[in-house]
Amino acid sequence: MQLISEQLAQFHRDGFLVLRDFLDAKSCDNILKIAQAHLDAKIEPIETETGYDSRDKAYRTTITDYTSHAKEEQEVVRRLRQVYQRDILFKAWMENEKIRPILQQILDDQVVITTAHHNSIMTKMPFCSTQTRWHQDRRYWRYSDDNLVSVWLALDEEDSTNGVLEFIPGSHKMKFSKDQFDEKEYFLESIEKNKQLIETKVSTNLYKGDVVLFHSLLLHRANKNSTEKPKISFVYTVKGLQTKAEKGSRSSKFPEIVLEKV
Ligand SMILES: O=C(O)CCC(=O)C(=O)O
Repeated sequence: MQLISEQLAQFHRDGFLVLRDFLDAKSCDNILKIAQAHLDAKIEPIETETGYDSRDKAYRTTITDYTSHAKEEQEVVRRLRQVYQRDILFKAWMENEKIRPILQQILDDQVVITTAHHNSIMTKMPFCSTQTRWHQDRRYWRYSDDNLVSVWLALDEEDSTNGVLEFIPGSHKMKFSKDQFDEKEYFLESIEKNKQLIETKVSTNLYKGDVVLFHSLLLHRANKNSTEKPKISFVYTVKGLQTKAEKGSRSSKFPEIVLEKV
């Protein structure tokens, strides 16, 4: 499957692209079942809700031990990390051959999975999840260039009530100054020039099997989950083969999976 030229142009212009009904419902449900089992048993490495919100920039930039070290039984899981190695079904989705030509087109390069980043089942649990503020994923990643794209798979319905992603179209190409971000490099909502840009935000409801591809520099955020049902999604990141992790950085400390050209 290939993108038509309008879709490719749309990705490059907006920094994201939605592929409707991309993965069949049965495959989504199978992934969901395994994810649910790992979530119920809190199988490490996980990140807890407390950890997700509280970690500082230094931790986020250097962490290589992804275990949560959570001491509390009642800690809520925010994401299962390192999912590529967890289960054959997770690996199979990340190596899916139907999406590969699309990723090749977008990256204009051979596709490489970066197991250092995202590589996660993301959750928003009812009653206790938090919003994710405006940010660019690339801020804590260390690569030779920005040719990295995340692949978000909706395993069920996602909308503004349970925390669907929101994007600022075109922000992956914009130049920002340091003072537009706080100390954790979240995009400040309180300053005038940011407010105007935030008004241009878009989001679209997602349904089981929909995929969103988004650029590593695209500003995005998500609400907390205000419903009574968990929201569970799959996200992983790919890069072009020419894009190199900086030596010694966290980005270089996890295996990269080079996918054959199709
Ligand atoms: O599910 C969310 O809150 C968004 C997650 C996200 O944007 C991220 O972890 O980069």
